[in-house]
Amino acid sequence: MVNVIGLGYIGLPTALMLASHGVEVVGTDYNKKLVETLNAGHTTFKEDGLDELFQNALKSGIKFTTEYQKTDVYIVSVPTPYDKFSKKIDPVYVTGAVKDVLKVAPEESIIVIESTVSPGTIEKFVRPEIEEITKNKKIHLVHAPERIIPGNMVHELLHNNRTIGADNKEIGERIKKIYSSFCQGEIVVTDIKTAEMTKVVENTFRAVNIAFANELAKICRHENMDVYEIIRICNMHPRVNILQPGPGVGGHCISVDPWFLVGDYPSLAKVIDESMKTNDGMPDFVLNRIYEIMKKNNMNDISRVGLYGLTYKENVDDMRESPTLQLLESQERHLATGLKVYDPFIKKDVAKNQYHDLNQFLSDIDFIVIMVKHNEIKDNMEKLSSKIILDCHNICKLPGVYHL
Ligand code: SAJ
Repeated sequence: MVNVIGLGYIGLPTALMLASHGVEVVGTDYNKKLVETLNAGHTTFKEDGLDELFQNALKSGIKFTTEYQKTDVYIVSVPTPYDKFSKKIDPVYVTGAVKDVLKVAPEESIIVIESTVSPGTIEKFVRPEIEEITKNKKIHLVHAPERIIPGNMVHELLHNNRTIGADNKEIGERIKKIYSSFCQGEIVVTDIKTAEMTKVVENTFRAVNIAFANELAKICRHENMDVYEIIRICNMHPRVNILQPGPGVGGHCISVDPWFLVGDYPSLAKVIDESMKTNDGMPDFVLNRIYEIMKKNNMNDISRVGLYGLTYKENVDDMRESPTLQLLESQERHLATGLKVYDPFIKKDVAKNQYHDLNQFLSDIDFIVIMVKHNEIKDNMEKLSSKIILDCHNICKLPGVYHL
């Protein structure tokens, strides 16, 4: 039996996927409410194909509980934040979950850490817990970092290649067999530190490349040139593949993981450091664009300006590190208020002046800032024809639209 610890964005789909492919699974989370929701037959977030997977897993007998199980394999999937000042990883959730597991884990059991951790974290923070708590008991550690992208998680869980880092080949192969129950991609077995590094490097690669696109957007703004046209033409070169600029980088991965490298290697990770600062500066850049465009249009009532989208990217309901929330925070830091906001995926009130109906939102504003390219706004573009528009994603073809 596999006990999956942490039933969030990664743990839940992983548990469901294993159960749907014939593995006996118990999912454990210390959040009682979350476990109650799952036991009542509801998923806790929206994702293509997740509800169907949930039903299959229920049929296969998956169980959800707050209790840690006595079993031979644990998969830990809990958050790994970073310390905002030192930029170093804060492994408190991982070590906390491992400590709880160790209370019940039998000799020779395997603890698989799926959470993203900086290189050396398992050796520095997790293994010492095992040695201290279990004394002479042999417990194996494995790192199997996840790679799935919110918005396409179920498909990517099935098809992505993955990495397993283990102390020895035999343990690595045992865990590979479990993941092979559903994973159709290639599974590479390596050592733990290499697996830790690859995961952080993958997300850093994307962060640096997004920062490059964002920097180009700023240069092109200065020159009054069309960054999208420039990127489109450059990408016709066989060895150039530039990503898209945007209003900032959110989510719990690309906006977080590269900081681990900056925190651990401050004098070496220079490009990464500058890239992260560039991305983190984008919400302020958008705020400044709003100010410029208002001035150009002789507009001075901020309450007639609305931000479309609160989530960190399109068609998900995840708001972690969202550029819109960063922009609103920046507005408050400048002692200003008034920007309106709306997102079809966010039903709860999370911001001041938040709307829950697109038409109502549009009728109360003259200037819309497209922060997130949800399908909803793409399908309703004609409703923006009389508005001033700042399109941060180049999705609007209406005349007179402003860009980053
Ligand atoms: N973004 C841009 N321009 C782009 C692409 C993305 O500004 O060209 C922005 C998005 O709007 C968003 C942020 O970057 O705010 C991150 O979005 P994303 O779709 O690039 O990635 P995530 O954070 O949802 O998922 C990433 C993925 N990592 C890589 O692609 C290398 C995913 O495979 C990982 O599993 C995930 O991080 C994770 O959990 O680590």
